[in-house]
Amino acid sequence: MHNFSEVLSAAGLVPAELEGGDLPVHSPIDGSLIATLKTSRPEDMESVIAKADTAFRQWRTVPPPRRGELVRLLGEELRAAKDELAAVVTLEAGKIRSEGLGEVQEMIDICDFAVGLSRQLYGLTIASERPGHRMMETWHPMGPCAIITAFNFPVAVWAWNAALALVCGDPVIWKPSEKTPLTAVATMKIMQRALARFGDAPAGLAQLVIGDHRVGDALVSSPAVAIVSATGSCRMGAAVGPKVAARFGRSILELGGNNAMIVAPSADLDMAVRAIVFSAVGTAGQRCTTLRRLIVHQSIRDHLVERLQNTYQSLPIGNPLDEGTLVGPLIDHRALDAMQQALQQAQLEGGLIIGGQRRTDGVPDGGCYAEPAIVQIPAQSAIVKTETFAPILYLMTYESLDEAITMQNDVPQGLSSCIFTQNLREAEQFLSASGSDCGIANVNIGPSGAEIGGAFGGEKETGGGRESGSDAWKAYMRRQTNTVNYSADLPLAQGVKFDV
Ligand code: UN1
Repeated sequence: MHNFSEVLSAAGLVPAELEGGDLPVHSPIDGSLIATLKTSRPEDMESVIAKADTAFRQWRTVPPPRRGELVRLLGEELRAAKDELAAVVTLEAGKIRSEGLGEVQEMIDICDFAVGLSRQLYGLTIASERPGHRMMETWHPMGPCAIITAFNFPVAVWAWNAALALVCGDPVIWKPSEKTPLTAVATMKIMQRALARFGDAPAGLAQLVIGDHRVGDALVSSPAVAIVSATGSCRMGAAVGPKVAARFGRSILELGGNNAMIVAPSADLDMAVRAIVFSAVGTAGQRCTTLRRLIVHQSIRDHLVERLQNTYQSLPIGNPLDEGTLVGPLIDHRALDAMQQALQQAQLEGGLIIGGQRRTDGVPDGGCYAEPAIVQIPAQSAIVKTETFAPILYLMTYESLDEAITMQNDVPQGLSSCIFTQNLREAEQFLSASGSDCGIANVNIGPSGAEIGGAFGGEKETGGGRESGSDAWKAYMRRQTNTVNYSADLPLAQGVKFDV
């Protein structure tokens, strides 16, 4: 039996701060109550935002490579605390050990990326049409950045945003999911150690607020919060996006996905099966990149279904702390209910279901464990177009690649996608302008488990935001166009004459 309180104390969470509050925190492993945390009220946000604003005025003047030093220290502290933080991720979000460790590694990776970036916040030099003039772009800090995160990546998504924002000169205010506040508290302790070693960072540079949607709303609605980066459901994004837009703030939205894999006749099926299983059942189907739709060429359907069925039957489902478990619990009873309801609906829409039962044998009592499901369904009906945050894989067939790509794109969400094929023409067509309409499109790799080096996010109801690598940093800065006249004349652009 694993000792939960040991996991918490190893991460520096002391009993005094785990008790006496109004927010109950349960472990999805067995449903037990592991803390009652104190929460902030919406009216507290004014002083939180004011502190961030004061910090901004100082932090924006710190040279970016020096700002990068703070993020370098954060990466070092995360390396030192990797095991302990990963264990809290497992305890609170129910991820298996390897995925908990992978999540902390993702934090370390983005810190390394951001440190390099701190010397590369490049702007362009632009050819001026006027003699004796020079044009350039300068990237400046924006202001406080609110980071609203979901339970399924309770710490990595904060790091994607915070590492970039801090290097870009923006203070951060983190509102984690109410389902996973302990991982946030543990992360902030690591951040505090980095800040202490850094020495002269302004107070209020990295804040944490725990509370319900009203706390989030106060951040979203404040004109002093320059950027709102929100990760979660399309429903949440539909509430947040318009509020930020109404005050002309900037939002970075990373919302739902409905990710598909096309399996072509030439696919290496050994690889495809491994990719399918990892991306459909990993994190118990609760990644925004989870594989939810399999679009299989009809000539290989029966063979692939048989192979998947065999693999699904022997999946180790159970306590995520145990070595060898691959499928841990769903986050809570509501998630389990939503899974069962989706399966019932799928049946009404003509689906043939394999698996999907609640699992109570051989798993800890009180947790919400389920067998991952495969649903063979004749068409992309309403339930297939809905993101259910659970391990349900809908399987449809196709005859021509055009038809498969049309199906892949025919959902409201646009996060991640992939094709398994050994045919170059098919692969390139899938990646072309008339191929996948998603923010992420892969060949011979599943849709989940992206590296931090690329920009992460997607189109349509996924929200359009980009986080993490590539030039996603530009969303955390304001662009300034500068024209400098070093001549002794004042020529006007476009040849306009205006002599006075
Ligand atoms: C998420 O589910 O919100 O690509 C993020 C992946 C991870 C990140 C997922 N690197 O699956």
